[in-house]
Amino acid sequence: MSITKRQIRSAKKLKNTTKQKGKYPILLKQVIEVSDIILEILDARFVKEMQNKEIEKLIADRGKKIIYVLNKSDLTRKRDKRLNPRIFVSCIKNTGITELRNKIKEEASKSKKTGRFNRVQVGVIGYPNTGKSSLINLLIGRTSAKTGSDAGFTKGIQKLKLTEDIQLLDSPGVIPSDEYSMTSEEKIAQHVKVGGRSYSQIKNPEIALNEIVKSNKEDLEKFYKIKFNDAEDLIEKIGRKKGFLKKGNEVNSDKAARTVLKDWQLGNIEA
Ligand SMILES: Nc1nc2c(ncn2[C@@H]2O[C@H](COP(=O)(O)OP(=O)(O)OP(=O)(O)O)[C@@H](O)[C@H]2O)c(=O)[nH]1
Ligand SMILES: [Mg+2]
Repeated sequence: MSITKRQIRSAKKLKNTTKQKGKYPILLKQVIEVSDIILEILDARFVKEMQNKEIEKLIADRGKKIIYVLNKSDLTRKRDKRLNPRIFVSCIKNTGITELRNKIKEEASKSKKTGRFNRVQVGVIGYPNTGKSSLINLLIGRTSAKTGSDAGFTKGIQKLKLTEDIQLLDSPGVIPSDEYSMTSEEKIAQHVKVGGRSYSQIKNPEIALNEIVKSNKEDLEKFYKIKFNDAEDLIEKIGRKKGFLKKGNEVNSDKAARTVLKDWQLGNIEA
């Protein structure tokens, strides 16, 4: 029996998911070791969920400088004020980028390193899909780091020159190890909510949607201009509205749920 393209694709995705347990956390620790300054990129909507406490401790233990970057600030009015120093940015609206670049230069100037053979190393780390690569491209003013809407896009460390004296290191997104799971539906749903796992990669989109409904029901109602009771009701109404029907006039709930998750993950819905 021959292998279909779909099977190859899903095998590749699975491999990528397992890297979350093995290769990526090791790469992440390497980035911390070689960096002088670390930018932790967090989605401004889900700061707490995305903070990697274990890595933050490693950064502190190694005496490295951390700058918290709260990206996707175009998608929320929330402004978490707990972390210092913090800079709010939006790669889509191109806001906060100059402020961040100046902050990096200011911190780098405190280092004794200079010149192309001894550049200050700035590690760019964070949860999958938070916009690390997009941010690097804006900082350097060129599209050099590859970006994509699926979580797990960057697969290795990439070095990019910011100035003669400063080098940025792009890294693969890592889900904090105490949060990561390949089997717990609850954790997977959480990963989908914050964008660490793609809506197209999961088995049970209804469970993931339920997680979003729990916290953001009103945002969904506003976006779809409908009222609903719970995730099941939302799936039913969206399915009928968009005509996602199966035989017997039943709603194709998998498709309806994934459609909502897609809108959510693409940032169409303000939270
Ligand atoms: N709305 C919004 N979307 C953004 C912003 N920054 C990045 N994105 C989108 O988020 C998605 C992920 O961007 P990437 O730059 O590939 O994210 P990453 O952190 O490098 O992802 P991995 O390499 O998978 O860890 C893309 O679809 C971007 O267009 C932002 O400020 N606002
Ligand atoms: Mg990336």
